[in-house]
Amino acid sequence: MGIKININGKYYDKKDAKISVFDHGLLYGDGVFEGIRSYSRLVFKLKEHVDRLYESAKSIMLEIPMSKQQMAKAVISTLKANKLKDAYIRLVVTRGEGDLGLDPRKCKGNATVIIIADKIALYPEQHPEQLCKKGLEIITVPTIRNLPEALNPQIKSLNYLNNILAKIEAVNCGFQEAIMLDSLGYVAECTGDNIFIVKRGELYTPPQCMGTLRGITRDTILDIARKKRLGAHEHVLTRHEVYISDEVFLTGTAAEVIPVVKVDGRKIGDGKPGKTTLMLMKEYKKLTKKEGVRY
Ligand code: PXG
Repeated sequence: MGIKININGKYYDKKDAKISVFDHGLLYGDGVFEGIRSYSRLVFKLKEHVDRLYESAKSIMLEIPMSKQQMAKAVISTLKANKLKDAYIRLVVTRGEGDLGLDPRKCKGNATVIIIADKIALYPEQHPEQLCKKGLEIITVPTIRNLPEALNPQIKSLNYLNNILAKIEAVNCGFQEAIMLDSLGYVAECTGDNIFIVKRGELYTPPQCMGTLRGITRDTILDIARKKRLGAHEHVLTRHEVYISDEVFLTGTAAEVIPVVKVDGRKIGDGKPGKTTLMLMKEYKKLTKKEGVRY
């Protein structure tokens, strides 16, 4: 049996799950999304993801035709319908069907709400366990992160070309992930993950004010670190500080916590995943096993 996709509250087989070519989500990337994970029938940080979805929608004046509670329930129903224990959930809300003009007022019907629940596929080139053991090699790419004054990175919009261009640059050079800088040249984040460094046992991650999404995994790691009484700072970072750090790791819903062992050809620490990173990976895993909304 294939997966069932929820579109506006109705379930469709994968091959029949289709939306209009006039949907402004397709025509203009006019819409918002979230990526959520569930672990052993526990949806991790569901409230935080739903809240962020509604914040993104509010910012682009997109009215989601259901309450947050209904959205959370719809996520749970979709997981149950697909009988998935461990899943990756993609929530997508588009402006809906309009005409060929930009004007969102032409999308007269409701927004389109899509919920896909599937198995997780991450950095398919490498086995996840191997990735965590060996760590990732990444590079800085020329494409800078969107200016917050132009398209604020806090909005998880359907227009991800900024990140996709950076990803293409990384892949062209033979790397799986890229560091994106902000317009001032400070480290912003990676294409779909936040970045942390560890220096003398303390954590540093860029603040959300420039080109950095306030990642939910990022916040979770900051929480864990503070509970462990590690120094954890939101601070601007230069590439130099990344190069001379003891450890580097990335965080994201899909990736969880991934060690980085080389940046722009510079070996980080001793070139192996660091002990703070390994501890945080373990603590994060523990949390995903005990926290969340059960279904
Ligand atoms: N930065 C960006 C630009 C992101 O898109 C994160 C950081 C991490 O945020 P969370 O809240 O997940 O800790 C993201 C979100 C995917 C995929 O399929 C993942 C994201 C975005 C798009 C696709 O792996 N991550």
